[in-house]
Amino acid sequence: MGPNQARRTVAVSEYDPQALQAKWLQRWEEQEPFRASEEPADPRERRYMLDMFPYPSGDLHMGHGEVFAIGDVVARYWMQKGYNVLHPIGWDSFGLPAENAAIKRNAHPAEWTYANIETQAHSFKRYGISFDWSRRLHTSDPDYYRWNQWLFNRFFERGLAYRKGGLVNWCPNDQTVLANEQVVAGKCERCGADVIRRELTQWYFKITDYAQRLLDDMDQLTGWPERLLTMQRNWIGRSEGADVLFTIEGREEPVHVYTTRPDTLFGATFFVVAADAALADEIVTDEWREAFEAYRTEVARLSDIERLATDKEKTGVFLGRYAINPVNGERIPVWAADYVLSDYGHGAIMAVPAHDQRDLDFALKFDLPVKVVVHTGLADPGETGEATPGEGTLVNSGPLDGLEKAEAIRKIIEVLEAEGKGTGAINFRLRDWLLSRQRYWGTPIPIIHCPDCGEVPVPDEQLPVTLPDLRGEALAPKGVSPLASAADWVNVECPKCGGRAQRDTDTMDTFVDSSWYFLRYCSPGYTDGPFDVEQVRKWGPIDQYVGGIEHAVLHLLYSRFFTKVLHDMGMLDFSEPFQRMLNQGQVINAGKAMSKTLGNGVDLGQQIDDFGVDAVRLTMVFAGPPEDDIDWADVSPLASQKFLARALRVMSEVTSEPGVAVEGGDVELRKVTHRTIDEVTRQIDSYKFNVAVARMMELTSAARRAIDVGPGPADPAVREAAETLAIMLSLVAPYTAEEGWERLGRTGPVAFGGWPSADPALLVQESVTCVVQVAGKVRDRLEVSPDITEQELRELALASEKVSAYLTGMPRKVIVRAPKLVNIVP
Ligand code: ANZ
Ligand code: ZN
Repeated sequence: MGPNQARRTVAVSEYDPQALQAKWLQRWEEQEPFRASEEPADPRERRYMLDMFPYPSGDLHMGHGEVFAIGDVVARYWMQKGYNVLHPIGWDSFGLPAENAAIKRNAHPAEWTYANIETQAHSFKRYGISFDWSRRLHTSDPDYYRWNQWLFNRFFERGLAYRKGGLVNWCPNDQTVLANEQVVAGKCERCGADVIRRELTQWYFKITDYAQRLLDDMDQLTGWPERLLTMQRNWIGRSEGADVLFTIEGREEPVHVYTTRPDTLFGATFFVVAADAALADEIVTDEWREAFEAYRTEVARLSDIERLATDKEKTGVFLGRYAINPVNGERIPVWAADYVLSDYGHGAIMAVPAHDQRDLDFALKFDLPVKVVVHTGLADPGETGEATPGEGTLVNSGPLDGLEKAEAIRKIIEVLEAEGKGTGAINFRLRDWLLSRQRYWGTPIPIIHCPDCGEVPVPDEQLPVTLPDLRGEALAPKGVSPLASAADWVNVECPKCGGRAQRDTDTMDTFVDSSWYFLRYCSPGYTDGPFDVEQVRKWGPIDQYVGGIEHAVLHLLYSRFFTKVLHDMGMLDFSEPFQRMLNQGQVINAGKAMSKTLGNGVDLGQQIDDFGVDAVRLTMVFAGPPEDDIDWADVSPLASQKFLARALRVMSEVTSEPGVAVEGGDVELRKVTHRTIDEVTRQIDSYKFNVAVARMMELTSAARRAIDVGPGPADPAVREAAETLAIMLSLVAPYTAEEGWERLGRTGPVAFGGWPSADPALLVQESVTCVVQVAGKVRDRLEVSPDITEQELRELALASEKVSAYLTGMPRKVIVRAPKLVNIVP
């Protein structure tokens, strides 16, 4: 009995997604078809497809449903194309929510964390994502975070991990420090509390050493969206200008200011020191001290972002002192204000109100002079309240008079350098990465503080430093790390001198965990280092990374930094981790982000129960370009389900044998199939997954027609169309595709069916002649495709030179009868 006969005995049942899921999920679990091959003899080219790993906050939500459906299109496409694909999954499983849940339930954060991981893993499997489950990792496992500590030690040896005191962002609710990146509009990114500034000694990674390289290497990131590159560039914030020395009356040492506009030096009418800078406290005169200190207390409550907000009412106090402008000897008053930041540049500025808006706002508020030194042709800023930062010709500026801005900048730097009053300088907005957190559920910093030896790293062979067993109330925020209360854990011998010493009680920012996890996937069980250098050489760098735009400046910048350090350590042969980057949009509901308070959340599990995995996945991918938001109120998983039922019916009704010679098949249908292959291939290469799905739908209709109207289900072209459909559908609807493949009499997972290639001979299309009339007279004839759209044809007709010769402006009316006629009423 041939496979075909056996197949005919399979009843073409109603489309039952839950039954398909039960059947195929079990087989996939048994067969593990998506394991990446490490076989050295495997001739296939390798590809690495990575989705940003999830945080185990509960079950998977709609956002996960979207991003993983999108990532799986790419992974499965590459599998079909014959690559050896690495598509791993793991969990970013340290972090605050687990700890807060543990306090509430008087439990250990691990309980909540690992229970959620199991829930998500189960949901991922049901969702049919093509993961290589054998590489699963959890960052909260000691055999993962051990390597965070090992890496910390390497950074420490290289001078890239250091401790310093300073003002930090502090969340009074979570009782922990926050990196600048974690402060959003003055509020804690996690809990929304107002962030305050607090003096603390903390660990930092010296990412600023890599600022220039992080910028320069963006040239390599040709597969990144422009928007992302711009965000990174702005975050790094490189500027060019000059360091200028100002003398302060009564102070021996001159002070530095950083300016991007040294050409405006002659227009400096006052001088501003950050209110929280040591210099302000040092120079304020007795008369002004009380007012200054009161002001400084006010400023301490503000975040950098609030301080820099351009629409914020300007505030400040006079410090009772004067600075001397080095180029003209003018005496200008020195003020303290909040809009100058203490840790940027030198924490002090020369203020040029005519050409800088913030300086102008300040000058107008406090009645300070405004002096124009660049003639821009615009009205006097002192009158209009609008500073003129643009191009122009220098005036009132001694030796610079008559020069254009750029020339003047060059000239004044020359003069300053010659006279020892300043130098050309480059500045970055990027700050060092504040790493310490005063919370429990993270990687302990592997440092021992010894009264005699200072900061001593825990020797590598003693790693991991595991977390002491704390739970419930013991984890409640108290302003110091909960680890400090575990006396047995804290008090240790110094590894150097054997004397009494204490462990560092801070844990690492969880962004450390995610800065290198993608390397660990290449050799997840490796015990001689964070990763097997040889394996990473084979798999890396990541060919495609998919994840949210919210990680544009945090995770992606940190991962790039880690990659460069590891490259410098000789452990990586590449210096950029992610070659192509895709940021998916969000899933929203009726125009609004889904939220608990709005009660407009849609539950992924429920959608799957109602419509089946494939219909949900197909809906996610079909909704629009992957970068766009999906409004769940505007899409129809039910329509997706109906389409899948139709597709499966087509695949079930084919009656020819597998492997039948296709050459004699119906040419019209073959043309449709090959045009579909050609277009879908190009659309997937350019991330137009939604258009690719639309083409699959058209192919389904064409095959349906061929079965019903002719040439009938036995024609080899019908088989060709149906097999093509099964393979393409496997990218978005794996269960339906697998079932269809089996009903087509094919064996082996459809995921490896092999991507078809279009036969060029079948792509040639006949054309039709379209007549273009203007005011009823034929003016042009166009050769067009028989299935040109009205819109395309309209544009083509209006673009014709012969036609436009008879038009004086926009025509009053254009009547399009595609593909044969366009009638223009001028
Ligand atoms: C005088 C001047 C005149 C400036 C002018 C601008 C326009 P970026 O591009 O961000 O590096 N600045 C310097 N240090 C600062 C600090 N600690 N806090 C706040 N502002 C500071 O900008 C550099 C410019 O920002 C500098 O150039 C300085 O103002 C200000 F028509 O100096 B400028
Ligand atoms: Zn010691």
